[in-house]
Amino acid sequence: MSETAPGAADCLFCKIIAGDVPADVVHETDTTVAFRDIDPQAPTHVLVIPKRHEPDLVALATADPGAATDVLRAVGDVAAQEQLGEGYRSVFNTGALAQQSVFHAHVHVLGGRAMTWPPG
Ligand code: DGP
Repeated sequence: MSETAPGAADCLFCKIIAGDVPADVVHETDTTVAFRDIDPQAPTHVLVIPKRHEPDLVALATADPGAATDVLRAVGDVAAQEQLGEGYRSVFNTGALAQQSVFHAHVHVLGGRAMTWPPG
């Protein structure tokens, strides 16, 4: 993460990356961190985030395609680590209308129960 990235100063997830806000970290690479969601919506609910501060995954992919790929690879690693081989859902809410509440790119990794479709 760049210390001068726009929006990073007051970003909750940047504070988790820095260790200033505690989190149950389950996976980390040079470019990503994964931790359990504080309000789990499934038996397994992990957030995978890039260390680089960007407001959403598309912005990250535009600014740094390699970092976006790293996030997706970390999703796969977390799914394997959490034994979600039967299936899991990866969600990235983008924008307020889609219920994005933290404007630091993240992927929800949800598993451990049957999912329904369409999503709400
Ligand atoms: P979204 O609504 O897509 O922006 O997802 C943000 C998620 O972040 C939401 O599911 C709840 C989670 N969350 C918010 N604050 C914290 C926190 O302090 N710690 C952890 N572990 N998760 C948080």
